[in-house]
Amino acid sequence: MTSPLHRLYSFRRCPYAMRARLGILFAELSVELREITLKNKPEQMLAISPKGTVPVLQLSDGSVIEESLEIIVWALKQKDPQGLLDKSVLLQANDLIERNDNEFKYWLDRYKYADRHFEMTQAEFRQKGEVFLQVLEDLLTNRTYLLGSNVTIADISIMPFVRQFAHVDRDIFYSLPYPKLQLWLQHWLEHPLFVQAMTKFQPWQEGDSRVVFPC
Ligand SMILES: N[C@@H](CCC(=O)N[C@@H](CS)C(=O)NCC(=O)O)C(=O)O
Repeated sequence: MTSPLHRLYSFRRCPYAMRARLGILFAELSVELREITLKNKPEQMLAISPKGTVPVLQLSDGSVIEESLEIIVWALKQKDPQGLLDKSVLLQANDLIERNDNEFKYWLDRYKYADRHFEMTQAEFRQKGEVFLQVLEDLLTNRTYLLGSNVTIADISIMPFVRQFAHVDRDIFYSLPYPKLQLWLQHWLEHPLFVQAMTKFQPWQEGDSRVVFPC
């Protein structure tokens, strides 16, 4: 008989879901993974989390965590071998993540889908997003990670969003004056745990055999 695992509903194209997968990997946990599509959310997910966003983590005791950041913190509280929850930087990490999730994500969506938003040009949306890129660039002066020489929750929470911003137009992104940030992103794109987080899975359907993540 297979033992019960915590179950993660996830969507590869969602930066919130990718940060949750990164949290699971840094915590060296295994979960049952149910990949979804936003157009066809499984009723089992909506039954436990009616707000209908991914990621959602259903713990084996039945309780549900339906915010990406809470999933990461929960996972790292189980095990945090690399010290991502370093107390000395937690306040600063929270501020930075909040700015990412509120301000930067707003401009990222408009930059990415400029054809649906007519208040500004795509270049103007990009420049609005660049205000946050400059903050990150300044933080990376003389250090490898956003808040010091060690990876913290801020890096893994923000990285998937900077990746999406860069991938709207890679040529433009790599021509912008953010050399430290470009190196930081490149480091993350090649990081074994990020590569693992980006593993592709087929959308889950009732009756499928259990998919364990990481594989
Ligand atoms: N605050 C949530 C945001 C999650 C979120 O907005 N996820 C998007 C996908 S990237 C979603 O599921 N949207 C629902 C939809 O588009 O139907 C979190 O951090 O988990």
